[in-house]
Amino acid sequence: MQSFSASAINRRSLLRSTAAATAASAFFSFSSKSARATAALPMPIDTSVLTKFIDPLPIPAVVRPNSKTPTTITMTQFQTRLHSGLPLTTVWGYNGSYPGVTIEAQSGVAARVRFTSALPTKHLLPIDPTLDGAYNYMLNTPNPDVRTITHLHGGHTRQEHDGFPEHWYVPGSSRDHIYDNNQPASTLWYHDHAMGSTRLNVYAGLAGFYLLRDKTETALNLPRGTFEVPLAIQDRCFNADGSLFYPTSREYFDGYTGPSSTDPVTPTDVPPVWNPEFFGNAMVVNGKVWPYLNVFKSQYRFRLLNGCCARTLVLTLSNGGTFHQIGSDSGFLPTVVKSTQLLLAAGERADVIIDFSTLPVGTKVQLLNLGPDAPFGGMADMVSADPATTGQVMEFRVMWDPAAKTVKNKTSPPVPATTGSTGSPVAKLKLPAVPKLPASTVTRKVSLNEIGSTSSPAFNGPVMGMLGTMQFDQAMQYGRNDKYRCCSHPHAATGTS
Ligand SMILES: [Cu+2]
Repeated sequence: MQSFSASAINRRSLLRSTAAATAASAFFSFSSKSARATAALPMPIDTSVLTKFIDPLPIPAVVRPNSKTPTTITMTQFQTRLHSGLPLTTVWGYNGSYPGVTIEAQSGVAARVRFTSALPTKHLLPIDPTLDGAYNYMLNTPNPDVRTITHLHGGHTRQEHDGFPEHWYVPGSSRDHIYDNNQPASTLWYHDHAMGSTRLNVYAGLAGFYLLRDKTETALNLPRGTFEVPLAIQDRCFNADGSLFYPTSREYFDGYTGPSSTDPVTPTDVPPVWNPEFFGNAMVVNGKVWPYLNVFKSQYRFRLLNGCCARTLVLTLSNGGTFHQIGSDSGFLPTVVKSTQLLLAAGERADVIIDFSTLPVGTKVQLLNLGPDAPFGGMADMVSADPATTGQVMEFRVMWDPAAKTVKNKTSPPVPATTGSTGSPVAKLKLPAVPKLPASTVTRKVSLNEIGSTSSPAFNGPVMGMLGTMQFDQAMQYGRNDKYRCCSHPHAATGTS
């Protein structure tokens, strides 16, 4: 049931920090058909049986907070249909939306948001009781299963409003955040960030867009309203009853069956439930599995987010079409970058214009993923995602030509009302120069490390991700002799803690 990958091994070999690095590392991908066939563990459904592009793309509602009184955004558990061929799925979301409502804010104007948890006290997904955050060593008691705290990813946020992983709270309570928005227009996103359950909370649905706008953006006359669409791409797995599938034991990852203790007071160094990486076998965009979007014969602006746990996306268009990339994680690029492939690691965003104006009405263009169903190890030796499942993302259908005289009442579906504008042609777009940064004053070396197990000589699988090398000394803080656990929090991928 193990699924090996040269790229995974290369990456791990680079990152491994223990001296006894001998055993090959593995990862488990639910996209692998051979894994499904041989595993004795309960497995997710084979998503290749789901018909693609039969559900329209949802577009989350927009919330515009102000600087005076907090706008409340409530976390709840609810049921939604993620695909016409699936039973209802229980998910979590912000304001009843999966993914969450889109927050829009203006650069230079603070936004006050009150995140309230109305979630149940039982988690949808399997908690690992030995991870940092799951247990209170001062009070000698497990922490509540459902703990949330929201972080604005990419925001310049004061520390007290940043949503530190340890600043979690429980259902029935809330926390106010002030986002100063003292940065240029950019595509940000917010997501849950609770220590020890970030991966579960985000997988359950606690993630949404935060679009920051400014005058520079307005002056560019970009596609907007109907012609500006956020696309949150996430990989998921399902059980036959429609519920979200997520690994319940370490065994899914690399076949490791122990020893691993579930007692947080006497843990082994291999967490019993946590999987270092997860690759789902269905692509979900804005909360629909393989959706479609009807578009006008015109250009569109798409805000792309890779909201997957561990998956790196390499996006392409089935017609060989061009992505005109105008922005990245922190705002506009200095020039429009034209490419036919778009690389997006977990958590990253791309602001792109796709021009459908030269395509005949009736054209269907699929957004495809060439990235691997495995840790990304570079383009050179990449084995692309399963073309029957995770190699496809969604479909654009060119439906309406607003210039055609016959358009009125003769198209099916009928031409919808539109808002906004298609903007200036991308070929004429001149992006603003990026302000020069002052000379650097401090150089810091930061390493991202994957720690191998030391529990048995035969096993050296990854047990922890660390940003830097400083171990959190719980023995000192809690009077507990535990050399393994640390509080380092590799943030970039939401799947790590
Ligand atoms: Cu983040």
